[in-house]
Amino acid sequence: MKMTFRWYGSQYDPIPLKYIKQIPGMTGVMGLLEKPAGIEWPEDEFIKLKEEVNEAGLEIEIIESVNVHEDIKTGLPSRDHYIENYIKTIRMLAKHGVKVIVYNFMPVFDWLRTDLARVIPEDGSNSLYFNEEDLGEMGPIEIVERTAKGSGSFTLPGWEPERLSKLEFTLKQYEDVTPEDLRNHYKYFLDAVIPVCEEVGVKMACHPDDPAWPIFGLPRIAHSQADFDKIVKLHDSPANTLCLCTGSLGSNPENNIPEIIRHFGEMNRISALHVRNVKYLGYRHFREAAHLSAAGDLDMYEIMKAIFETCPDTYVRPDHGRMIWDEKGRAGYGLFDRALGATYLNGLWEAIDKTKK
Ligand code: DNO
Repeated sequence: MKMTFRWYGSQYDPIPLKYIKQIPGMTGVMGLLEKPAGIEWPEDEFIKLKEEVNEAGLEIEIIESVNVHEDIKTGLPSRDHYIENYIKTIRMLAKHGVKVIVYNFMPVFDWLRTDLARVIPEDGSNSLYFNEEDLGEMGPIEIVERTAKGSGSFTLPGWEPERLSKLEFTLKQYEDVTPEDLRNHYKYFLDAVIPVCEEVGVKMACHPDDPAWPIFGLPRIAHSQADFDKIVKLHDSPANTLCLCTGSLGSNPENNIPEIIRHFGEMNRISALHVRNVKYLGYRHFREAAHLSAAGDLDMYEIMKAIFETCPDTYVRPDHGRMIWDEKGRAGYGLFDRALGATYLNGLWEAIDKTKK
């Protein structure tokens, strides 16, 4: 396992790299460039990012959020142009030592919450929160406006301004797209990019739908073990893998996370993990919790054990943290609670490792 930390680059992330380096056991960042979906990532900007990260004593072998353009997901003729750009980005990243690219195939939205800073009554911290009932009243445009307002001055992953400015148009594009169509468009994309990944030694890692069910009537095809069984077969290759996000899949209590990790770990199809905990509050109603098992409803020991036993050579990062100790920052991506999370996950790992010996 390589423990990493999502980092947005010095221009956008208030957390200095040296703080990340000071978290025990941290090997690198899951980095990204904040770019609109569909463009070819500029090599000079990536080189600058990599140099900065390496100078801080950290690695950048895994990249997140190389976003897939909506025209690819909706299967428009213009998709070929965007796929070409995607391939150029894969080649460029591979050239600079990147081994894994995390992306998602969710229509329109990346992740969705109804509150970015819900106070946790027990301790006064706050975390991301979702209640399906609130969505009923709000509708997509309203929720986006509310999320943008709640995010302070930060861009949230998957909620980039370029994407949101076209929201109404994009929602319309999906009116006739069925889950089966979306899967076909996904196959078209994978058929084009996976052979390139095989050639250059990169793995594509698909992030699950978050939350793990369809929203706003949009087709969603990546939120259960059965869904991912289909995805890995769409283009059957060791380069077609998952970024298993325990909190995204875990938002639905029907998903047994340790079991899903074992299933795909044994197939050698997990190349990255986002590890966090969720507290269930009712039907399609949850908040994000501290990483500690007792703070939520996921069993982090069983999760780390499943990783240890079936896919120990993956990149892991603590996922969304609560806002604690009066930290001000990007919702879910503050320093303190994620650092606690990383330390706790490393502790579990050490205990599992020593027990085995
Ligand atoms: C959210 C992140 C996601 C993830 C993307 C990958 O907090 O985990 O935005 O990076 O879905 O494309």
